[in-house]
Amino acid sequence: MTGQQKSVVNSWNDWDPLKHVIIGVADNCMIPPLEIAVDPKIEVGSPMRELAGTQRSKESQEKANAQLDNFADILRKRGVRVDRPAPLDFSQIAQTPDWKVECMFGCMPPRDILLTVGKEMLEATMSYRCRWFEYLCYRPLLERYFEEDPEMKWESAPKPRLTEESYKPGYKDRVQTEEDRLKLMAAKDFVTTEVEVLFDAAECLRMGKDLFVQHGMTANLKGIEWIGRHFSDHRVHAVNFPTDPYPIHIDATFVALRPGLIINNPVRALPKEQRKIFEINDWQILDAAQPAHKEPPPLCYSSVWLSMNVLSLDPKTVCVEASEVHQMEQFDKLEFEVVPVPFRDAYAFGGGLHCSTADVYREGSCEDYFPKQT
Ligand code: DAV
Repeated sequence: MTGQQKSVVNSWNDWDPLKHVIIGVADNCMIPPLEIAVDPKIEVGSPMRELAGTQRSKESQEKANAQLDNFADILRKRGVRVDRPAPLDFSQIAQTPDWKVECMFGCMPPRDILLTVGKEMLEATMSYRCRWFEYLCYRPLLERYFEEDPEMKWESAPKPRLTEESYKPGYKDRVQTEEDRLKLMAAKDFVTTEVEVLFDAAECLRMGKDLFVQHGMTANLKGIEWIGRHFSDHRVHAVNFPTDPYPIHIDATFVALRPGLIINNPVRALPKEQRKIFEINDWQILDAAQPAHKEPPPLCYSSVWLSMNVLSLDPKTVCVEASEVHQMEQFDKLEFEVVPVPFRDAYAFGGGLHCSTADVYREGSCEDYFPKQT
């Protein structure tokens, strides 16, 4: 029934009623090659180092796909239209005139690539070479939305060169211990340089007229500047979380649930001076609940904090990973309807329930939730 409807692109935040979403697939997903920007993200001693550049096992792909498909069914039963990307053979070498990497990545986390702001879907630059071509997996969908919605705006951010100039030489040697790492993060000394515009879409938290973008390992200041000039009717704020040893993507760190309510990872607090805009506009920033697990699943480069990587279906309903009892309990107390979704088998492929989705259509319009600016 819904399949016959014409697509509408519209989404201004993470909580308005969700009607149409993209959910990634785990097919052909690789363990990323240890290219210059990926290396500092993979823990010293992680088995992912040995296995870099190899394909994830077929068995693990099947298990992840079973959970991704089940997530899609749960959403469809709640009236949400779900589309899926077209995976490539990610074991291919990827190259441009400037560089070559032994393989690509996958297309489980569309949130990393696609940034929907109102009627626009923007393909992010990305900052890893192995993810340079990932937008291709979403092109069949974007072409279709463009055909079906005469007001849809389809954009692609400037394709980065990603030469050696885009990264700091010898960076990985400077993050060998947790202590060194935390010093660098607190000093906002990340792996990328400022020679070109770089950002992953998942660094951006959309809240109507205001966009909050994490300055970290996959978005540089030039990228945030580009987002600000591109979305010139919006106010773009750079934020950072100095105690996060691996600051990659904002959606396991700072998550908005409904107007006035944010949960913040308690070990990655937003610094005091950056809290002001939330305080003066009467937004509450709560510490997220503790994760239910001590370790992420095997061969996963995300942290246990995928516990807070939730997908809101509307301002009262939130999908949470089914084993995350503490996070579910916190939402219960806040009077949300919690939809438990088993998803740990998919984590290693690129993240949690928020990462694995990208908004196409949520009801609602562009509101000003922060009328008082600092
Ligand atoms: O805490 O590892 C995961 C976000 C992935 N998109 C973390 C961040």
